[in-house]
Amino acid sequence: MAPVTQVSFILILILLSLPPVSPGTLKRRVLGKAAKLESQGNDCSQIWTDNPKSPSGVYVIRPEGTPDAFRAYCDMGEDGGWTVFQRRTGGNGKPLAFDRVWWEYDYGFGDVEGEHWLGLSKLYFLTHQPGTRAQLKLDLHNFENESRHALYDSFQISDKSSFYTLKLGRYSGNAGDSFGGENWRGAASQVGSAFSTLDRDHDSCNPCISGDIAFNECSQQKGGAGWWFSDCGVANLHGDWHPEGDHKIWSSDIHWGTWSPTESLKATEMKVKTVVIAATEA
Ligand SMILES: [Ca+2]
Repeated sequence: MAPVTQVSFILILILLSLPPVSPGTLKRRVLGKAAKLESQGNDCSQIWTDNPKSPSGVYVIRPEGTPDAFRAYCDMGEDGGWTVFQRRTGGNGKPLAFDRVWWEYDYGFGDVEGEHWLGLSKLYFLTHQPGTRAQLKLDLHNFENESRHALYDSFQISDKSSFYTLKLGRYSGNAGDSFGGENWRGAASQVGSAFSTLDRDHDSCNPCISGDIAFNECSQQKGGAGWWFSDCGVANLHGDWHPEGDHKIWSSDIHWGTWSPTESLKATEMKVKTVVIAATEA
């Protein structure tokens, strides 16, 4: 046998020994490649800084250190550049459920154009970009069509191994500092609390007493919410969404206790903005 024929013969033997590739596998491989998202910037703040005329909407971002780019809603008003990581609106009568387990809060759920939670794993990278300081803003709306906000001038969550512990800077705004507790009825601050879900209890109730009820897990008491519960604290934007008329006197509702202690909120947004750190601050 000539050398060329020998090589061809060996190649045919190798090809025959490979496992068959089904059309479905081929299709998945092609789709997998096509679905790879092209990033438009590190986050909404960078996109807005580069072009302040960028409209609000969905963009593909990739914060430094993130393994893959992902879609996020950018709030690009006059004070733009906010990456929205939570939105609740009641979903036109079909509210998105927020009683979810750890991996769902870690990965994210919902639709970034509507109700959603972007995911702790993404929020970690959004708040840990080198050379920047992240800020947090909460926009809150009640059933009387009033709106208020809370702003924190620095915001970080720790990594997954320490359960995404909440770190916040100075508060300003007109909704009150519910994260900080403001000594509200003796409630403890949620700053410094790890994130808890229905299946992961990292709160400080071991147990907590409320009236004649003793309980160990705030998430179970508060609508199955994933949140930075302390004892449990007075903020919980992940409780049950209630329609108008059924929105009063629930302890498991959507609440920001320093503004609306007894009425569930109608709509909320949580968003993060990064600002470049001045040389003196670094
Ligand atoms: Ca506990």
